[in-house]
Amino acid sequence: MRALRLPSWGRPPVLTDIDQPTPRGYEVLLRVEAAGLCHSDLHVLDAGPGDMPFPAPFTLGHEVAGRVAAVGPAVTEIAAGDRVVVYGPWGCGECRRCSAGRENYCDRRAELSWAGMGLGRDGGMADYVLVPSTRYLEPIGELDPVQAAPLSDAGLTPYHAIQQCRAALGDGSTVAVIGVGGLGHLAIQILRALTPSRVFAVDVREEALAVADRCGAHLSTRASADTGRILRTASGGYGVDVVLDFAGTSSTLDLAARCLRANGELVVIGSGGGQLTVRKPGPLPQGGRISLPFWGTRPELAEVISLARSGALRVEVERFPLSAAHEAMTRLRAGDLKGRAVLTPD
Ligand code: FEH
Ligand code: ZN
Ligand code: ZN
Repeated sequence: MRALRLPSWGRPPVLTDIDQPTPRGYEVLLRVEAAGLCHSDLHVLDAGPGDMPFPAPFTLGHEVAGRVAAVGPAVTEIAAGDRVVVYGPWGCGECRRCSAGRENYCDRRAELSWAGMGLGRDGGMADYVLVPSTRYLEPIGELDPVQAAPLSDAGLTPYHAIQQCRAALGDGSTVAVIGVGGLGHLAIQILRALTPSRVFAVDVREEALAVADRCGAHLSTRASADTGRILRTASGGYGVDVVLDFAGTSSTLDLAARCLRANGELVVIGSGGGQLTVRKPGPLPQGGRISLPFWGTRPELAEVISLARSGALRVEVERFPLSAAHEAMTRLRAGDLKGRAVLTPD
């Protein structure tokens, strides 16, 4: 089978032939139908030895949908041909967090030699992927796998972030979505589907603001020196109740601090490596709260798929054959993708 593998740290990924695994015990072999490309994949490719808490080589791809091709002898609850999406943040499977379906926050992460599927363990930018357990598989019914794959990360991550601050997203609230890319455009749709909050979208690219409008943003504004004032004015002069920062750069964190309402929530999702001084007094408003959510829980993946199957979520996708993965990565790095890049085995 073909697989896009990171051969060693600091080396470019290689599309190569490897043995197709045979599922044992509770394992399930999936025929991959779609694998989304994430900014974190670029962070993995840019990492040097020791930068990531897991070894290379491995196959990339942590946002995967496909059909069951074969199951291990202990598997009874799923069968060949079933179409599924994969929950990617595989933990130890035994600690209190993993037992509660919150493997994204596994208590034993530091002991593991992986961060998830395609992150130290072989992922789904390949013809097949071996999944350790059926607990990681969510049926997608009639959903197109090219739509379903991004929902396992680009959808699940904002969903989890929004669920963690639902109390601040009630009647009369306002929320700023900074960065309308693969995650941000789904955040807008999730906010509109689940909350009464007024949604303000911010991005540097005009085409991203057009996507924000299509996704239901009440206001979309191009990032400038004036954005803080615009958002504060749009929120009645008080500031926004919640900022979802999908960039996480110093400039977006600075903007967030400037437009956040007193007792507001700053949610940093993007791994832009930006810095913000947390000091009293300092740039954040009184009562301000900061969170750094990571990916999402297994029950939340089922909720995201259910939301998509209800018609409430539509992923903006650019499709690439697996053999064109390098082109997709170049386009992602250049910031000129519209929505999420999804690779399909060719
Ligand atoms: C994965 C691994 C490490 C950091 C961030 C991520 C996200 O892409 C998961 O949503
Ligand atoms: Zn990701
Ligand atoms: Zn665990």
